[in-house]
Amino acid sequence: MKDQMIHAAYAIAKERYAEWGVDTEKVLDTLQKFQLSMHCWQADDVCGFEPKAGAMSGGIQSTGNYPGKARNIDELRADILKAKSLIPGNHRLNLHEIYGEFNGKAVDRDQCDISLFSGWIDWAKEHNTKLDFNSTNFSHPKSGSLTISNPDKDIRDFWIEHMKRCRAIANAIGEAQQDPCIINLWIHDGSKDLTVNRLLYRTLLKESLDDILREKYPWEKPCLESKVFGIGLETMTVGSNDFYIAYASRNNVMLTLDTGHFHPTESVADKVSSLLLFVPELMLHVSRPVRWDSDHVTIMDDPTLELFQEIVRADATDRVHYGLDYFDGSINRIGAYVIGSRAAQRCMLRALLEPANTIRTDELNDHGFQKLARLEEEKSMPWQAVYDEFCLRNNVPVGSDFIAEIEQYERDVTSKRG
Ligand code: RNT
Ligand code: ZN
Repeated sequence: MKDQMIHAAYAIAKERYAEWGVDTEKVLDTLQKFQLSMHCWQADDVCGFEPKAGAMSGGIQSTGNYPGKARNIDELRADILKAKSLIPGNHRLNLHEIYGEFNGKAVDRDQCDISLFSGWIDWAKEHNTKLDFNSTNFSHPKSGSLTISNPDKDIRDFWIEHMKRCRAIANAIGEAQQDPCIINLWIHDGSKDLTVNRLLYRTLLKESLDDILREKYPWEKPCLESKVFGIGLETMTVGSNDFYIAYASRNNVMLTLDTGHFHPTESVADKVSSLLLFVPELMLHVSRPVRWDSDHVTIMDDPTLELFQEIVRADATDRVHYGLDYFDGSINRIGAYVIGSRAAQRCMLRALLEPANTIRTDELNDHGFQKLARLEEEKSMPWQAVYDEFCLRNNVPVGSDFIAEIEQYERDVTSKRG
């Protein structure tokens, strides 16, 4: 597409939006500052770099065997940089503990420390990228069905130690980058079959979390992620939505909303305005659940758009952190990053382009027809022209031009991986 065409389309869009009372230049400024936290684990199907990595466990699964997944840290970094070069704006990177620089050395989960991540800190600095972090309770011989809610004290203590160390790592990362590092704590603990010890497991989860979260750090922010069920853990999840809402609001801790972790007809968007009255901030794991927590690549579907609209309508853009969380091994993995990141960003753009004040006033004045009409019109407003302009100003491919670049990278790089 010719630059002139893009600018011309944007000029018309700008006028259309001005008629709505929306200043597209202001929106573009806001979008420029909007940062996703890109998950590192799309590049290699959540395998990580522990020297003796075993099969994936802990209720999650990546399906598909598309060739070219990253086999080591250099390939992963190259893939992420390639993806970032095709996504406008500057985005954070979200690491899991198993993505440390092990260099072939076995460091068990209860022994991890910042030395595994100093290379990442340097890399991130070099590429002007802020890091977020995650403890990794899954895919380990001691993961089983229960980690920090395990009645076996040795196993419980092993994972408590891991999670405490992960918080210290996150704090060191945060301090090094002079920007708080968000650390997500997802604990898969649950039961495949009927259980008569729900209270016991939940009591242990509460006590373990109290212990893990006791220390206060200046440069890290922990957040807690609930789930409906995991594969092989279908009957009960210890860290349910109720558990974490109660825990987070009582203890003033951030909550993570993974869009795949609720019942299929439940609206995650609807939760934002309630939760933000009671918890300090939210972390998102934007995913696309197809029938279950399937972790399909994020697209601009109605639930995702509504989620971003609700955040903007609640004036909460600064109280939310925008993590992505999907892992599709069935298509080009760099393409998956780009599609999902651009989709989330476009949802944010559309939310920001809404003539919020006008529609709010409509509703408060009981002008239901006008409100509905404007919400319908929004759907066909020329937001795409604004996004194209944004891409152009950020020097990244406009429209579907990124497809050819990913095909080229596949020919030159990923297809050559064994
Ligand atoms: C799993 C959770 C969790 C993981 C990542 C890898 O259901 O969503 O967030 O996807 O930590
Ligand atoms: Zn998640």
